[in-house]
Amino acid sequence: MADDNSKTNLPPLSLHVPEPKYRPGDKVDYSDVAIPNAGEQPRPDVSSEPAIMRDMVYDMVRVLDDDYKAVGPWDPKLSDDTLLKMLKTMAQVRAFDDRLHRMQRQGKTSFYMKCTGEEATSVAAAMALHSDDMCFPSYRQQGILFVRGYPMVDMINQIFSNREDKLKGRQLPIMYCSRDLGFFSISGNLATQYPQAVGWAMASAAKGDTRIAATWCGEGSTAEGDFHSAMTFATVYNAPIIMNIVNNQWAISSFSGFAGGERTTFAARAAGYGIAGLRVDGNDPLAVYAATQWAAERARTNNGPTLIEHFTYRAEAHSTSDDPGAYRSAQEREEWPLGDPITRLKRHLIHRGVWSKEQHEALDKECIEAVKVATKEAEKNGILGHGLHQPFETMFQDVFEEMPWHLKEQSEQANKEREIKWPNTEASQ
Ligand SMILES: Cc1ncc(C[n+]2csc(CCOP(=O)(O)OP(=O)(O)O)c2C)c(N)n1
Ligand SMILES: [Mg+2]
Repeated sequence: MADDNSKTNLPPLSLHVPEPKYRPGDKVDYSDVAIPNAGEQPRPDVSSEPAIMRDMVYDMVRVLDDDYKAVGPWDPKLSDDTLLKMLKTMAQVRAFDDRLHRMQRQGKTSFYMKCTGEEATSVAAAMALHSDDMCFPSYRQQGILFVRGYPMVDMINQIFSNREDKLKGRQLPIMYCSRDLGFFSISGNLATQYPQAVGWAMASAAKGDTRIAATWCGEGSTAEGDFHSAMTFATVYNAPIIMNIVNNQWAISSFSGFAGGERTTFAARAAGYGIAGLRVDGNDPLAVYAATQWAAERARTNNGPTLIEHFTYRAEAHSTSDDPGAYRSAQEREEWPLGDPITRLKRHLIHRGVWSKEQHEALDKECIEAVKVATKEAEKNGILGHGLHQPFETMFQDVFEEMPWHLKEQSEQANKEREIKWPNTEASQ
């Protein structure tokens, strides 16, 4: 048998299993990460064909140079006031994260997720959108709520699942939702927001509306089928949407290589679908703003969707349930070549002569104080695990406009059982 003979001398097939470069204790050297100079990337017209801007998915849009000056065609030329608002919002998000993380450690809630180091990817992006554009975030874009003025007390009420929790204790802490602010309810199931966002954007266009949609997911989530079906619908129907990939290098303990990051950039996914793609320095708030502004204008003028990869770094643990010390080198954060978004914007504003070290120290104190006040206020409404803060039957409500028969039956049965097991308790009201 000729076929069999021809195989005998072949080497056995093998698989490549990605392995991160650095494990705990390893010395980190990022000199192989290509970081182009700020200001050198071309800024194509928003109506450009994706094919002519294909190089941009391998490049990196950067505005702040090594001396913290804003340079090049992507400089959004924002006013001092806008930049100060951006800085203050990012500082507030960081202070909020720090305190709420500690509250979880104190047992006041069950779960928390920080976005430390990634604040620009939500704050600067949300600032470049119209306030009524619809956002479909993942669980690490709390910055959008801060930009849109959602009260910290309401966020903390949700985190504590207490009496004033607008979501009535039915969502995992931090999975916020605000219809009024165009903030779609966060789902723990990765990437489901992508097709939902594209569907919303298509509906907006079908209705002749002018609002666009923006969505965010992590680089790990791009391995989900939902990401790819969303891309297909977006390109087929030229949906008015901005699709953000926050490439923070890690998906819990799996590094970006497991989502394809060893082979190409995440922005390069755009090219395969014929979608405009931008790869951005995600720790440069001006670059994030400029890219979002470009993509928003493109979507709003019926030039179609944009995929933006924000190249950043998850500076802390994935969540309060994670310990990155077990799987990655602590030096990664220190050596990260794109620095920290708050520090970079702070230095830019100092360079402009509108900010100082002392003012920044005062700002940090103010932010810490503001979260403290909000936390105290929210604690008055109860903390997680200390009593049932919502009437029991609310767990069955608000999912369907009209409760279907099977839920009615389950609800009645559950209430009966509670009355038998815990008669006359407040919880069974
Ligand atoms: C469909 C699905 N698969 C797995 C998980 C478990 N999970 C939660 S977060 C996460 C990592 C996601 O990483 P990435 O998309 O990079 O986002 P990041 O947390 O880094 O912001 C995983 C695997 C999940 N929630 N949903
Ligand atoms: Mg990630």
